[in-house]
Amino acid sequence: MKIGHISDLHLGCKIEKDERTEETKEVLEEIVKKIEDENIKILLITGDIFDSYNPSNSSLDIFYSFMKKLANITEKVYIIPGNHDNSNFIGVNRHFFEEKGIKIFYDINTGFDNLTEIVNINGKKILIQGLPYINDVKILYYILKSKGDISTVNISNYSQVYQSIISSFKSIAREKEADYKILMAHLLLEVPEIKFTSESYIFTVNKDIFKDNPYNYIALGHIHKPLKVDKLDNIYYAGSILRLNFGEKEDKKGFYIIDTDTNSVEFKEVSCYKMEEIEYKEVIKNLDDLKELIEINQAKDRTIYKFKIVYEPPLTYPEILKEIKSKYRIVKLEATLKGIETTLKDFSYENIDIVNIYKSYRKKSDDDEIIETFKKIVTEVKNENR
Ligand SMILES: [Mn+2]
Repeated sequence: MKIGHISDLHLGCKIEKDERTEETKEVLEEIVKKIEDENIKILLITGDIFDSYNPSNSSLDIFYSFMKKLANITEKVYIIPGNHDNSNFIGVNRHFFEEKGIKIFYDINTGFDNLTEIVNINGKKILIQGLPYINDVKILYYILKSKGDISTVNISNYSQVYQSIISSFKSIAREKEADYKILMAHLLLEVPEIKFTSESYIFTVNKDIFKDNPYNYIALGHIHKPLKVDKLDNIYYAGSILRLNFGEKEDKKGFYIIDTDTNSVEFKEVSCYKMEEIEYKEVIKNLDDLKELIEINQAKDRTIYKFKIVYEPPLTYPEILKEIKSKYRIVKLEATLKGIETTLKDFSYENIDIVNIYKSYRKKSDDDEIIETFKKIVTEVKNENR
């Protein structure tokens, strides 16, 4: 029997101010077709369904239409929310979804039993557990609920909370009898393949929590590049279905298909839009210059362009964007005003004369009283920060 694993749909994601509706629809259509062709019975969706906490109407429309199709072609769909999702919102229609065979594990605080399901398909028992993304508030609530008093809990980091939660999942999974066991989660594993910034590092989870796990497959979401994390443990990031930013330009996008009979996993690529960067070295002085430059390249179909431009006034950013968009449909614009780039390099808050900036902002440097008052406030604030 075949199980699909997709992740990080980011429905409603934008390039500049435009939602990528058309591309998303095309890719989801391709996924639906592949699910049908491959006769996939169960589909796992591991979070970041929407790009935004408040999904737009068009992304909601895409979501419900996708769910309707999945309900018709699969036996079961399992969903967990990711860090981009409003989990309460994702869970609010769960009763209706459940009637159609779509199960949403939406909140850690519903308890482990409600986050575990065994489904019987073609005489095979499949155990599915879903760990929804846990934000700070949910973590606090979880600790309070399980331990009663937060002051008695010694939790020094995020990874420890996950350790406790995952070990509860693991012991439940061990107790239950099933032919195939799956855990779904949306989290950032500390893996050598991913470089962390100090900020994101706080939210990493140590890979060791999955040591000696009872699962045949661990379906993860969060990292946008498809990734098999560990050769021994069957941990997979399905990656996103679109190239969400230019850092993902070279990524392959798609989803995994798991065959429970042969215990094999295969990556199916989808044809999302390509990304290309175009940089103009010379400073653009007027619209005619820009028009000429734009004509040099052929605008390809199903391609998202990023333009890097340096320009001079009186040309404005909206004018440039409008001109480029007349030829290239999906565009990200990085336009810098000439001269700004060098100023920014030497930029330091320490060296700013804030009073002079204020004077030029007021354009009336002779208004001494106001300037003096402003100076006083600046001095006070500076002293306070020491
Ligand atoms: Mn994501």
